[in-house]
Amino acid sequence: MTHPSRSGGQILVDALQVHGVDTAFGVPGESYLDVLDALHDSHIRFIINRQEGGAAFMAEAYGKLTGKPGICFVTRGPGATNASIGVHTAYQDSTPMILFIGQVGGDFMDREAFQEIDYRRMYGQMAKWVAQIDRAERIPEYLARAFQVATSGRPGPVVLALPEDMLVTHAQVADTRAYQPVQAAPAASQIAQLRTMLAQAQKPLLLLGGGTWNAQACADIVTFSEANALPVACAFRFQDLLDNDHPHYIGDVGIGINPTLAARVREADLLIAIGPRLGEMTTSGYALLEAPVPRQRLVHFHPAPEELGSVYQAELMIASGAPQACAMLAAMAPVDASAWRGTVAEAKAELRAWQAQPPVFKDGGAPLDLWQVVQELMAALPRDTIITNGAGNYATWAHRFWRYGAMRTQLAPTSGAMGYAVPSAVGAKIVAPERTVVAFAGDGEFMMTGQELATAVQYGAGVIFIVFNNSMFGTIRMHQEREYPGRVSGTQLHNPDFAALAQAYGGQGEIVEATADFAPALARAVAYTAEHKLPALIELRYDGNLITPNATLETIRKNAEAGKAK
Ligand SMILES: Cc1ncc(C[n+]2csc(CCOP(=O)(O)OP(=O)(O)O)c2C)c(N)n1
Ligand SMILES: [Mg+2]
Repeated sequence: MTHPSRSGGQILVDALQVHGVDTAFGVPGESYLDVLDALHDSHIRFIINRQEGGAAFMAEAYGKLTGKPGICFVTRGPGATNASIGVHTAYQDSTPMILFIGQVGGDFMDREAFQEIDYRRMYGQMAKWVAQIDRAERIPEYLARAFQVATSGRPGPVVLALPEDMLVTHAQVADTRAYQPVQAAPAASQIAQLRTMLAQAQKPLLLLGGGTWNAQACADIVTFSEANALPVACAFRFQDLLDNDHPHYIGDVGIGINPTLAARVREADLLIAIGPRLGEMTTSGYALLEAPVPRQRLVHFHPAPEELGSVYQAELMIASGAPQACAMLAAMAPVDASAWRGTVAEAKAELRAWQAQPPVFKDGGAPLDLWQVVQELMAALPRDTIITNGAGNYATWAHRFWRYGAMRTQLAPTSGAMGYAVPSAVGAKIVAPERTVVAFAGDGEFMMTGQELATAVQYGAGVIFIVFNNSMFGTIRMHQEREYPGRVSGTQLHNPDFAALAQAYGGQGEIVEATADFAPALARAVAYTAEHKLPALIELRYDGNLITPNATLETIRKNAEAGKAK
């Protein structure tokens, strides 16, 4: 059978369509003009970003939100280096993503030609697979593999370099089939062993996290936890795997963990971890579980066999995708849970206490009550609202006080990357325009990728931005006061007028400095975004001394000075 002659760029875009791609993000470059040309007549929406860091974060957020690989196109050296933060995030967060990079042509390769980089070396540690496609007729094969690798086992990023001359070469080649993500499933004997361990336990706890989850898996884990009266916690920044209003949800095991929840994890006699990596942030620096042999009996499900036993030697290690694991757990005959039946309500009460108004705000203790801000947001917005954030102390107002709805209501980088809040929110709103999307961003955070506000305006993405402006890189200042009290260095910020900035981009902006002003400002932002399909920003200006819901910089400094004086 003969196939029509197509250019490399056309073969590539056709392959993307075979694999069901509907949206791609990127910044153009002359290195991949033939792909841009093929996109012109395709069904793929190509979202143009203002910086590759924003594009890569949007693609990563697309992967998190849909479970399908987020597609990103960037140009050589400068574009590829800018995009790396999104690839690193996709790697640490186990998010399916494919980054395509325009590459120097084969005629000049390996001369350190203009903007040339060997991406196999550059991205070696950051991607699941990096390759360069040197022959146009092999594009379908490389793409099929890229989609398989990005979505199978532990999902993650794939990087493909596209030499410029290869893209304009014509070839006669067939398209492939669409990819099929592959996941292992538990053996019946492993579930039987887990059941025996559960029947022997007194203080079991379920911990959810990682990639591969879908709505059915989330429903199945509810069935399993209810049937066995199990308390359920979520790993760092995987807080939306169980509706936080569900009676069995007892909190997130992340940075600034509720101390009573930390104690429950430490004192559990059986920990059933479904999907998380049990990384540094989820284990409070490998303290909640000792490495390599935890004190708790541990059952660890993870999609990648090589992850199991890499840090923690679980008693029972099960290579499985989350859906496969949860389906079998939902079908498992329940055990006698009388030993721990009361735990769920106790732990839930502890979570409620942890989420109550912090004492610092009692009786108007601060002009702007950030706790009240979150309460107003929860009262005004739908349960399926998507909340995004990047890195910074401001994120605690979301993680601790927002009650995340069901799956895919949280977009946040477990990689701890600043700059994620804005592009992930814009990407999410473009992909799911019917959903309400709110970005929580610090002043430092916002300025890392705030230029993607232009993308929001260009594509009619009515995101609500809440900017937590304390005029500093607060997280670093907090550590500074702890380690080097009173010696402020490199952490102060002089900021633009964020409200005016939002207006300059073509959106709406307001400044709020007092608690009573927030609810009306929010109502205006909600109305504006709905009516105009444009972004609205609310800048919260508050005293930077209030660095966490529990502590001020002043108390941290005083405690540190007292400690040093000893
Ligand atoms: C890309 C990147 N650069 C630097 C850091 C280190 N870092 C973590 S939090 C933080 C400060 C965040 O400041 P801001 O967004 O204003 O939030 P705040 O802590 O003040 O609430 C910095 C610099 C990081 N995590 N990511
Ligand atoms: Mg700040």
